[in-house]
Amino acid sequence: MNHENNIFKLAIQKSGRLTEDSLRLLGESGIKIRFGDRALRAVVEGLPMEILFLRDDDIPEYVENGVAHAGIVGLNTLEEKGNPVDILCPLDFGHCRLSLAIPKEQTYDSPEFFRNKKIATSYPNILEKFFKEKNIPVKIEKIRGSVEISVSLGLADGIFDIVSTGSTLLMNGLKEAECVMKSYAVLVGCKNLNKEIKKMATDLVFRIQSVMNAQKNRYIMLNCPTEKVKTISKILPGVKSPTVLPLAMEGWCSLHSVIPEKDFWPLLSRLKEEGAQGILVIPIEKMVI
Ligand code: PRT
Ligand code: ZN
Repeated sequence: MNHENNIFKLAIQKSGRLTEDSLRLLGESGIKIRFGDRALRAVVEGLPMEILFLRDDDIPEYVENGVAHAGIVGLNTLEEKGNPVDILCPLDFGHCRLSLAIPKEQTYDSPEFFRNKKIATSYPNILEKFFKEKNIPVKIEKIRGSVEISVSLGLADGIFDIVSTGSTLLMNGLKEAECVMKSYAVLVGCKNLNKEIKKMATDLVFRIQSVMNAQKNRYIMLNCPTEKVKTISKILPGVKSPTVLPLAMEGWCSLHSVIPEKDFWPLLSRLKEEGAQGILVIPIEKMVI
C-alpha cells in the first residue's frame, strides 16, 4: 500500500478567524504540529498526520474530493458551498450568525420587507434558499468583502452578512433585522475514507470531544457533615457518582465530583445551605466518559 495514502490529512484555515482556535484545539488534543519551511503543509509529531493550511472557502471542496480527509470550517461556509461531506463534530468556537441587516432608521416587521429589494451578500446560495422557501422575490447582489458598506454606497437596500458583536453593522448605520442561520466551526470529514483513515478520523473526534468535555466541566471538592452526603450527592451526581472520603475529623467527609461549569454558581447557594464548606473548583484537562 502506498505510504502517502495512510497519512491522515487535516485541513485548517491558513490565516483568519478560525486559525488560532483550530491550532489551540489540536494542541490540546495532543496534535503537535511541527511547522517547517513549507507554508501550506506541516507534519505532526509522532502521528501519521499532516496539516494542510488553506483558505476557508477551499476546505469543503478539498474534503469532498479527499485531498484532505478532514477539515475545520465554519458551518456558514459549508452551507454556502454545499459540498457533500460528513459533519464529524461541532466545535465550540467560531460562533456567529448570518443575518439580514437594514438601515437603522427603517422599520422591520418580517422578511416581506425585502420583497423586490436588492440585498448585497457574499452568501448568495443561503440567501436565495431562504427567500425561495418564503416565496419572496429579491434581487441578490453578490459581492466579495466589505458587504457592510454597500448600502451607504447605494448598491443595495440591505445586506446579508456575518454578525458577531454587531459593531460592524452599527458603525455602518445598519441594524440586524433577521437572523437566518447560526454558525460555528465544525470538523468535517470526507465521505469516502478507507478503513485505516476512518479509524484515524474516529480517534481525532474522540480526542477533540475529550478536550471539549473537559472544558465544559469542573472538578469540585468540598467538605460536608457525613449525614449530608446523600443530599449533596443528589446535587452533584458527577459522571457516575461522587467520590466520598472520610475526613480525620469525626462526622465529616470530603466529597469529590464533576460539575458542568455553567451550573457552579446556580448550585453554590444550595451546597452552602446543605452545610458544604471549603469548596474547591478545579479545571479538568481531559475527560473521557
Ligand atoms: O482568507 P480566508 O478566505 O481563509 O478567510 P475569510 O476572510 O473568508 O474568513 P474569516 O477569517 O474572516 O472568517 C472565517 C470564519 O470565521 C467565518 O466563515 C465564520 O465561520 C467565522 N466567524 C466568526 C466570522 C466572524 N465570527 C465575524 N465576526 N467571520 C467573519 N466575521 C466578520 C464579519 O464578516 C463582519 O465583517 O466580522 C464582522 C462582524 O463582526 P462584528 O463583531 O462587528 O459583528
Ligand atoms: Zn474565505
